[in-house]
Amino acid sequence: FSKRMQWFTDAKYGMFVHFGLYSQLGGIYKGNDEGRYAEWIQGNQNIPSDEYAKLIDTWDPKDFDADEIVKLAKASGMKYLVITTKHHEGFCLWDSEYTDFDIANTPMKGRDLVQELADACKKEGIVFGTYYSITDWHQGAQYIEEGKGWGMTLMHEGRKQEYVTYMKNQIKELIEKYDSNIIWFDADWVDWWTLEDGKALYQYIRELKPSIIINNRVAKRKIFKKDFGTPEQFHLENKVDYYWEACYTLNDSWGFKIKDTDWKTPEVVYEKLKDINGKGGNFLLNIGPDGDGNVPEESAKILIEVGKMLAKEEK
Ligand code: JFZ
Repeated sequence: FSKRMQWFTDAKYGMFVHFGLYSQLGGIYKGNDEGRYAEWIQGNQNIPSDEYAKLIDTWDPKDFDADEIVKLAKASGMKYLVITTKHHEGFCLWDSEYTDFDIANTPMKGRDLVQELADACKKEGIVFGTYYSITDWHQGAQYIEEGKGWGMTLMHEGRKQEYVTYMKNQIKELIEKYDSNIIWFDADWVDWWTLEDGKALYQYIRELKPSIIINNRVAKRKIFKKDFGTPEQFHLENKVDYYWEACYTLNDSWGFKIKDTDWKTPEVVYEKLKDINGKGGNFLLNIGPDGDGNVPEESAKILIEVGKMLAKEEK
């Protein structure tokens, strides 16, 4: 039992938001719709980094409304929110001092979506958290080797320290500028990222903000279980002796995908939530707004329905 984890265990249900340059494409690039996960399109379709980076010139989600998204989370009974501040593509959804590949250099300049979401969460009493990918296809220290697949980036000789410093600086921004309460790491599976690296990063973050919680994807997740485990698209069958959170998406892709209409019903979502919570886990459920920043209508409908089912139960 840990006091630091109390709010998390009490929360039970949260919103995951996948949003990035890929959201503009909806899973289709130059007519090609290959690939299951729309946020992986650069890797799935082998789009060269400089070509992909041009998407920054058309990034302008003018309909993005943080208040509306946070209110939707609340209406569904969710108690926290995690936004992809930097997915594998490397684009930063906040104005970062450490890169130009960020929101400040898009047609949307002047707006900072991480700030808007953090503020909206504060206003509505929703705990604010940030997803951050260790794998980075843009920053430059990592590269892709033909045949190895985009998931398995390699580290350029002598550049690891530079990248670790980059991550530390950015995470410090997420904590100091936006007061993030969860650092939700991902893509720790690359060979160059060791258990020791993960443990050191974990320590660094806890020192910056002692109350923060960090998922096990900070370091070789099977061994290092702190602070909570993150099974994905499935969940544990039995109670375990560590905190855990299952993440699911409402259809089959995390990022917005035009052709993905495989929506779960509100009943299925509700059952999953009950089952997961009954086994001691949290449920982090994803939405992927489109390139204009709109939440797909279907997603919103399902979430509202689940919220109604939960409200009924409380009576
Ligand atoms: C990762 C990302 O690659 C994906 O785009 C999405 O953000 C998702 C939430 O996380 O994908 C994973 C991560 C872990 C597993 C599978 C896919 N896993 O543990 O089986």
